[in-house]
Amino acid sequence: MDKINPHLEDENEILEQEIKTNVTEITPITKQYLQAVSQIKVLGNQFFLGDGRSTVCITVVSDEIIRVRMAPQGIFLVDFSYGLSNEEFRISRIDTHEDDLEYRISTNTVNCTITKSNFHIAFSDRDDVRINEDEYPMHWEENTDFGGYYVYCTKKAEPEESFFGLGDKPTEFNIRGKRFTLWGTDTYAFAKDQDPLYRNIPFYIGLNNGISYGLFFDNTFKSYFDFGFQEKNQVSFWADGGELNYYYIHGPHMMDVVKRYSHLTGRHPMPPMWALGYHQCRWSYFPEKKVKEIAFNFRSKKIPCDAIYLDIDYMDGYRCFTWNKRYFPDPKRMIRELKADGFQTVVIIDPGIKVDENYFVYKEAKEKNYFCRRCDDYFMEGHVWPGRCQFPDFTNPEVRDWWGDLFKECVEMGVAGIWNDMNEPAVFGLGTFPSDVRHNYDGKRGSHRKAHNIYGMQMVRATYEGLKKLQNKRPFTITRSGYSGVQRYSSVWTGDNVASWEHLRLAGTMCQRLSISGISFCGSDIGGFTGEPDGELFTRWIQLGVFAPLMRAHSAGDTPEREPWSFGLEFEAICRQYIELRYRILPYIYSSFWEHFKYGFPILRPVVMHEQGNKENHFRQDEFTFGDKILVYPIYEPECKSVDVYLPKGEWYYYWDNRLIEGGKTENVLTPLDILPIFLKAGTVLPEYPVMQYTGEFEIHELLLNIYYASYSVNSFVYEDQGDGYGYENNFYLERKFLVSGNEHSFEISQNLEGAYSPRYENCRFKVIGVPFKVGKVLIDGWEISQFDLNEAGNLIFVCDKNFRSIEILS
Ligand code: MIG
Repeated sequence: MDKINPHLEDENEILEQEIKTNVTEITPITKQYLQAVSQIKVLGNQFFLGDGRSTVCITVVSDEIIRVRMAPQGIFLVDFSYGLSNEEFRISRIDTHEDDLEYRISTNTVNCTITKSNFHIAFSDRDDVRINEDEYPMHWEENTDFGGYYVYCTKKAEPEESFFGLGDKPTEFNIRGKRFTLWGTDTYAFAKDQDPLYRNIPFYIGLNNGISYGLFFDNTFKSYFDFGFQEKNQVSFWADGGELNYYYIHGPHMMDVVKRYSHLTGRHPMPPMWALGYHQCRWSYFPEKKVKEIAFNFRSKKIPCDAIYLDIDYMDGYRCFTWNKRYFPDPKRMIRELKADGFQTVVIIDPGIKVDENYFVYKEAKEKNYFCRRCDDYFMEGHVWPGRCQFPDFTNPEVRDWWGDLFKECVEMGVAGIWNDMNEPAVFGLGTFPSDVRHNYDGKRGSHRKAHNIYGMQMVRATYEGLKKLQNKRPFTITRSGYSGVQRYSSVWTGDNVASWEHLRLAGTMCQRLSISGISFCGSDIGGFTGEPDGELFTRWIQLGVFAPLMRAHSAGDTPEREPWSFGLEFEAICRQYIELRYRILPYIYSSFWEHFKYGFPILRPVVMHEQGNKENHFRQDEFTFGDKILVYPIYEPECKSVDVYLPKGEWYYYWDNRLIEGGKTENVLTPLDILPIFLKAGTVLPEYPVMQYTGEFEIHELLLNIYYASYSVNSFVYEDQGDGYGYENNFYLERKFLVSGNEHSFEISQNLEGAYSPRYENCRFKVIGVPFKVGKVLIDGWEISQFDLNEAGNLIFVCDKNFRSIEILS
């Protein structure tokens, strides 16, 4: 056989290079397509195929993930990724097959087939069902301005195929028929369909014929995705530079795809419990007196709240890591006092460092040569809030360490969380850095063309890693920009939205999209950042916010203040009721987080994820589930009287009256302002805490378990730990795994415990809903209990030891 690469001396050496001067022709190379496969070579789980000039490397990453890379001139770029989590994968076996027409690489779930005559790559399952295939061979074109190549991949889009993903695009949930750019941008008051926004998540999911797969294009250059916009039957993705480097992720269920993508790029670690409470933000609360007044109002009005944010005005002339001593004369004392009242303080930080010889952060970074520079060595300077600024190069590991250490004083003062803003990076006037700015790129070097899309993620990574080192607790961070994998370091919010009903709907869709794109810890600015909501819009947004993993209200400085009490008593009462609901279901929310962390399941799940075979579900975006058990339909329209909610197959309980509803169809429910339609899957064990004004306000004496009867078997679980710290990494947690199953005469609940943590309370209080027979007796671990009651609503109530193994409810 021919040599895999004419430049290759030693056949066992994989050619990689850092300097990309491999242009070999005098005239620019115009669009080139891979030609017929003429060479094949195997090195372990890597398969090199060449056409005489270019080389393609196909790597079996796991039983379900196949990676494809293309080197136009046969030499790959140094293999490095900010996106990957570098977790371990399992490869059970790899089989190969070759005949005159094709070469085939198979794992125990997926085949990757390369057609020799045209270099088309296709993926199929073990039943030989084609899932994804090239429409054209991969191609490239010389970039004469910057060197390297534009790289392209064009695949077939099946007539009925739907597409999802890409992080934060403000458009319909199903993205078929649309084209997008990934180039993080500061988009104040963004409009529906505006593109690009803040985040860069090159991951999408295809779903056709009940089978779904994922594709992660791990390339940080400006990139593009076209889902049948230009050509109805084609999907293309391409980038302005770097390598054509993608991962095919096998399903067939969307849930599997998201789980595997989360394995590839990482999950959000367990957040501190308080971060799942209600957060109040504003640009800006100052001076101290104002902050205290807000805190006082929450407590005196008995509206639960865990966090107050300080926006840019807390700083001295917008200098990061400083305080405006006129507004906040003694921040440490203030933070301590807020803490004593149950409030965590979160402060904002920006990447722009004020050019000021008397400012320690500037001086240090200048001395150490940490600021980004232009191609001719001038500093990258631009205007942001502080005036003229320079910007640390967060792609330099040494800069990240330095930045992380800068939080020392913050941490000592008791600041509990850091909000990372403007990290696209945003620059007034210019928008962002010019493309000639140079970056360290973890020693791999690159211009801003290559580093732009990961700059923000490296900033929040530096923040997160610094906090983790400095404090003995789980860091809380929130970021505006990010690339795939940003979830390993931070939560995100959807950016500068608008107080409009259209934006409320977008918030619902965007959070679902972020969630299935690996970023589960997300939320929108409740109430809308710009503009002015009325009481109804704000209240509906609070209701949506209860079912967003991150629940934070925020507003721009030029708008009237908006706290839950800003719109009069009627709205205040409903907002309070819903924020209380958030606190009641906190143990459920926390458990859903654990499921995300442990297994990579998204927290918000669109209906299509529950029933992907049903084509109508590909277009549903209003209702979704939070975790596995709670389905909600937030109200996205003013004066809405009722909605038709689609419930996936199975039985559901309507939260407000506990009536049982058969799923697989829509259900019409009335929606006065105090009603957000909420449904629970039959068989759910829903843990509930008493309402607290902030997490951990008092110790609970028993855990309430709401159990929804099912006439079949259903699994549920509840996760508990200390609410902070890293005990859970060493088995110091408790996972209660429940199995419930019922028939006409009996209902059984069994419990299995995992982990070494034991909560302080002794008992669980049961509230069993929907038992269809008259209860005669209740047995706990085989012993009949003497006392159980029925409440006014007919629910069965009893108390039992928290470590029970089985409960039988008999007629
Ligand atoms: O140029 O810090 O998206 O949440 O309140 C605006 C002030 C800068 C943009 C953020 C917004 C924040 C605001 N910031």
